[in-house]
Amino acid sequence: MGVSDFPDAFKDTRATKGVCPFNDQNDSVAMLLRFKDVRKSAHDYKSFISGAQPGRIVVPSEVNIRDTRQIPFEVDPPEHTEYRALVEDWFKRPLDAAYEAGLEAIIAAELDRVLVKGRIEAIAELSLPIQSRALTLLLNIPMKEAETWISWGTHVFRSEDSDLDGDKAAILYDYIDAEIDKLIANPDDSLYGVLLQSEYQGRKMTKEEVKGVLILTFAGGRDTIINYLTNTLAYLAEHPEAITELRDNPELLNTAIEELVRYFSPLTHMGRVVAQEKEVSGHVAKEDTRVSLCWASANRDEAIFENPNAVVLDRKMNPHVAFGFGTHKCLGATHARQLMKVFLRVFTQKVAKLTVVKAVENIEDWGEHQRKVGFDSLEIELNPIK
Ligand code: EMZ
Repeated sequence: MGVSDFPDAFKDTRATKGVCPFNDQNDSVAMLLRFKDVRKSAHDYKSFISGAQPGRIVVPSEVNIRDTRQIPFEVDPPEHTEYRALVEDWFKRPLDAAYEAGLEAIIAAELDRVLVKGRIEAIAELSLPIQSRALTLLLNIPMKEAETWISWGTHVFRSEDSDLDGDKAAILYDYIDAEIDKLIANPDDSLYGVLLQSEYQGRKMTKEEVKGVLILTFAGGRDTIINYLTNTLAYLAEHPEAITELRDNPELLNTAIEELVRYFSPLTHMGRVVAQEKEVSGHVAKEDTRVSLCWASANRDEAIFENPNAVVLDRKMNPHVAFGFGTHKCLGATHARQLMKVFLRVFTQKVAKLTVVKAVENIEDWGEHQRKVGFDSLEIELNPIK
């Protein structure tokens, strides 16, 4: 198996059963594996709710390490609709030319820096700094702020030793609390400032609500973007022809980023709490139990995708659910897509050759299923275009 192969961990169970139980801290989750079930259940927000106890829809559950509700992610309609409308335009800013130019400058500078070094560990020295610096654009705050976040590592709720790290979560919470207090004293046009001025149901957003949006902004697009970038590097190293193809045919970038995100599916799944008993593929989802929408499995469903385990950079029909589906589809997707596109464009313009020196895989453990989601480390060597 190549370093850039990401096998379909759910193939057999998806075909035979469609649903698989997973014991998460004694709050069992029935993982829904088929594309159609995943989409239908994602759509059915009345039966499968997100507005449960904060942290419970995440797998592994975060109920023991946080009690702030992430907004709009852990709220259902009708409240969800108003919260989402408050932030929707802000999260479309990545489409502005100036934003795209900002991303390009960040990515070009990071690549220039590592091209001088030649050999690097891709996560710490490239993917994490790009993700963090790009986040300053989304928040509209000075670039230097990213240095603090880079020091936090890949995940804000998990660490090397533990899947759930309350001490680490506390660092993010204290940081956001302090930032909100600063902004209350000195309002500005950052996401913090804009949210503090926003009105929900005819009154100002509370500090706790503002914090809820910010935690989601920090946590939701962190390990996912980092894994996407690192996995893309592994792919390009093993498919040098793709570097040339993308460089020569920039119109391929749009389908290429969708295909890579389908193939990698950086977020394996997201849970829901059952509010009304429902049967899905023979599984009776009982009230107050959990199900999860397994995006990673749905994205390899052979009933939908031809040749699902191949990366086809110009794939035409690609209704993937890597960014979720329905009411809660990823708010940060515009930012992520723009970042992925600019990254591929700048990378192929600057890099002639890329080699993997050493890879340590990151394998997630979902009971019966082990899924490769990315790398714990990826040492690479880069050669610039002369
Ligand atoms: C939550 C989640 C959002 C969760 C779209 O995903 O991302 C996870 O990484 C966090 O742990 O709290 O923000």
